[in-house]
This record gives sequence, structure tokens and C-alpha cells, in this order.
Amino acid sequence: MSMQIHSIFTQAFNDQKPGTSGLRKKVKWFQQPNYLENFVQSIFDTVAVPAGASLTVGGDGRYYNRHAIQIIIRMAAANGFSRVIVGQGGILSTPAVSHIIRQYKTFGGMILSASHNPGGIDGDFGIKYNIQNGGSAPEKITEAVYAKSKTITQYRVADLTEVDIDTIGESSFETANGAFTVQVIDAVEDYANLMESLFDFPAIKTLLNSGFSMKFDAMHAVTGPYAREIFVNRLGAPENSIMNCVPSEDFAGGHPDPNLTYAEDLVKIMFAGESAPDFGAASDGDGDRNMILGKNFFVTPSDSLAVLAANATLIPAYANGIAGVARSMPTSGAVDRVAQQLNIPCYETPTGWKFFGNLMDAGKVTLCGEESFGTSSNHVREKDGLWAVLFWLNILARHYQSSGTASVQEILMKHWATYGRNVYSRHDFEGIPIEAANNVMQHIKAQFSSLPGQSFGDYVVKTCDDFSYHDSIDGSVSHNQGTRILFEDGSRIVFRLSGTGTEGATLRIYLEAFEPDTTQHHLDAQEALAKLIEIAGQLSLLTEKTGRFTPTVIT
Ligand code: VG1
Ligand code: CO
Repeated sequence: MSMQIHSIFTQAFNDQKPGTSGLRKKVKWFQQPNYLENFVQSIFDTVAVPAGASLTVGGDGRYYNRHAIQIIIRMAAANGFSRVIVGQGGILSTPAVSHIIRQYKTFGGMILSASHNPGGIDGDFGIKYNIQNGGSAPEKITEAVYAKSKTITQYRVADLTEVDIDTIGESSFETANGAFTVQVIDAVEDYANLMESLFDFPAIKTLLNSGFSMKFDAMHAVTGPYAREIFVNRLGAPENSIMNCVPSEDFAGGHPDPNLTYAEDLVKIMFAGESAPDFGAASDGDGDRNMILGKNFFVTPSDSLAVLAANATLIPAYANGIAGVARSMPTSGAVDRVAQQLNIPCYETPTGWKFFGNLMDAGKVTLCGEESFGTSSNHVREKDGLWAVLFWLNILARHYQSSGTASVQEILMKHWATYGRNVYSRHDFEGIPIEAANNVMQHIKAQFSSLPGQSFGDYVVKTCDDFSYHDSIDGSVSHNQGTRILFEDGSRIVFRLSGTGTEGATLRIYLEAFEPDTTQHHLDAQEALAKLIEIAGQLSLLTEKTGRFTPTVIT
């Protein structure tokens, strides 16, 4: 008997506007009747599913992941898809989804994740739609989905019972439109093969067997099984070189955000003095972020991007050079200096990975990065945490081959000596009342006309503006992407409100100064940026308007 398809009447919600990366809300909010269904139907209606299309579905394993996948399968069956490809147990990291969409040529994919936001029943849930190129849907689509979600009156669902998503293999069903198949694939294998095709695994293996020690922290999130397969099974690293590698529905109560504050366990290990491992790394909830650490040493993500670009030809996949690079506006200009020296273009885009997709599709850029611990290349259309870790290991392996030593800190010091150092830090103030945060932003903007020419100690304001981006490929324009105060000497302060939080507002302050003098390169960033930090407080009246003195997170 073929399964029935039902149209269910529903009432629209008015708050389904996707943020920087998909729709994110508290789990309890998502649990409202029809909330998820409305959003999924709005996506299907917007993208006009061709008959017989297939869809990739997977998530980071957080609470509600399995439930959401069952709903999406039933709705995909009712909306013209003939196949859904799902990672075993509902698990797929964000870069793995991107790869699966591309490898299996599916019409697009759904990622169930709120990324670095905490999980569990009291935590966050999220859903994001990726298009055929494997990348996050561009604003044109997310805005149309939002518009649709405000007027939706019904959604379509097939009366399928729960589908087994834990056993690798296929289950097929008959519908009025023909056969519908759910294909459960190994969540790790395709992605691990892709990594092996890009990097020099034998060289990394030699490094890891040479006494060089590493520690990877999956933060109880999705990269655990990937890290085990890649580092332990394929690269021969000892079992104790990976930690927190079993994905948990609430990330063991933690905050799966790989930075100096939330990746506390790893940071302690890596800053333990001489006994610290040579290399440390962590990834976030959905596996698209990375933090890179050396022995007692932290690499800012902006510097990491610059180092990857400068050393790309050491990697088999990029041995012939890179076409260009792109960074989000708040990311430091360190990579710009490398691009200049390599004589390749460097693009500046708004925050959010979706802005890189067009540039990669057009072959304009090979590597991209964001200051928020995101780096990747055109091997997928998402940022990719483990890819960045392997890139670093491959660079270190090549250093070991040629000089017998491999040190993260040494690579950075040499890089700064060559290019100068873009001293950089980001200060996040989380959970501010929305009105107070808006007040701060308005107060800064109100000074736009009077600031140019004003001096703050040695710093003279050159210009200030709200960043707008003109996409040179599709002609689209995105306004209000962050408020910039640019100084005569090239330093800058950027203020921006987060688009991924679910509680109050998060205000981000990005600080950058350029230091060409090698004798100053050892300085702590907070020390070197002290004056700019003071100016940021003065310009924003942050403490006066929010009652906050210190940032929640400093990176
Ligand atoms: C943050 C980061 C941004 C990143 C986004 C999604 O956005 O700043 O660079 O692309 O998270 O990352 P916002 O709007 O909160 O600043 V993830 O790892 O959540 O997919
Ligand atoms: Co993420």
C-alpha cells in the first residue's frame, strides 16, 4: 500500500528569520506544534523542489536532532523528493553535509545544529538549508524563506512511521509520486576520504610517530567520530591524543565553542609549561570551527588564515598555488598582506560563510576565513574545522621533514617577521538586553559625522561607516554589516551585533592594530591593544549603557 500524503493546516509564526547561519532558537521554542514543520515547508516552497530530487540531512547530534530528522524525512517524502541521504544516527558535521551534497549531487541539504551554542533540552536548536553547491543558502533565498514563513497556511507530510536511521543501508517506500528511499550512510567515511585526498597523510603519520605530541578536543560534539577515524585510525596517533570524542546531546553540559574561554580543559593542557603537547586543536558543536594552539601558544584565527595562505603550496591539494583569498570584514588584514605578496586577489565580505560561496563557485578564491575560528577552502562550501587542523599538521610535517623540528610558535614568529603582525582581539559581551545593545550601536553611529579628524592620544580617526558589501558575482548588496572606525595608521575598531545568539543581544568589538617592529611581536595582544580598547569604551559608552565592565569572552 502506498503511503498517504496529507496537507496540514497551520498558523504562521512571525519570528522565523534566519540569522548569520540559519534559524536558531531555544529547543523549547522549536518544540511548539508546527514550528519546525512551518519552517521546513517554507524552505521547500521557496526552492521549488524538482521531481525526483534527493536531499542530504544530518546534524551535530544535539537534543532534538533525531526528532527533527524524522519530521524532515516525512516532509521530504511529501514534497517531491525521491531520496533522502542521512548520516548514520542522524550525525553529519557541517562540512561533511557540504561534501555529501556535492559528492552525491543532491538538490541541497538540511543541517540540524545551533553550532557553538549550548545544547540539551534547555539549550539551543537550529536548522539551516544548504543549496546544490554545498553552501549555505544566500540571503536572496533566506529572505524569501522568511517571507514565506510569515504567510504559510499549510504544510505537507507523508504518513510514514519512524524510519530507521541507525542501520547503514536503504529503506524504500511507495508514494503516489513513485518510490521514496531513505539511504543511511556512514557519517565519517566519505569525509575522511576527502581529507586523505587533500593532505599528505604519510608525512603527517611520520610526524606523529616522531615524538611530536598532539591533543584534539571534540568538546563532546560532532567531530568526535571524525577525529577518531582520521587521527587515530588513519594517522596512527595514540588514543590519548583525542579527548571528549563521544558526541553528547547536551555536549556534557558544556559550551561547544572552541575559544580560550570555553575550551578550558584543552587550554589548561596546552598551557601547562614544558609538559604541554606540541600541538592542540578544538572544534565546535557542528565541526566547522577550529582553534589552533601550540605549546603554550595561541594562534588567532586571523593569523591562522594568513599562515595557511602563505604555506598553501606545501599541501598536495594546493601545490599549484591558490587563486585568491577572502575574509570577513572583521577578520584582520593579516591575510591581505600574504595575498599582496603572492599577487593574488583578496576579497572582504560580510560576516557569515554564505558570502564566500559565489566567489568560490566562480573560481576567484581558494581559501577563506573568519576571525570567529572559521577557515576552509573550495573543497567544500562550508568552513571546516578538521580540515584546518590537518592543514596545520601538514605544514608542521613538512617543517619536520626539512628541518627536524616542528613548532607552531616558531612558524608564527617567522610569519610575523616576514609580514609584520596584525595584532588582533575580539571582545564579546553576551546576553545584553537588546535595547541597551541597540542604544550602544546608535550612540556610535550618531558620532559618524563628528569623528573623522578627532584624536585619541596617538590615534586619529580617518573615517567611519557601516560596512556594505556588493557581491561582484551576482550583483546583490548587503547593508549594515558592522560599524567601522578606521584610524589614520591603519588600526581599526569594529562594532557588530551577533546574528546567532538566542538570548538578548551579543555585542562584538573587534580590535586591530598593525605592528611592523619585530621586537614588539612577543607582546600579549591585550597589552598591545590597551589604548584601542580604551577608545572603544569611550566611543561606545558601553559600560554606561549596559552596566558591563568586562567582556564575557576575549579572543
Ligand atoms: C558568528 C561568527 C561568524 C560565523 C557565525 C556562524 O556569527 O561571528 O563569523 O560565521 O557565527 O558560525 P555572529 O553573527 O554571532 O557574529 V557557526 O560555527 O555558528 O556555524
Ligand atoms: Co559551527
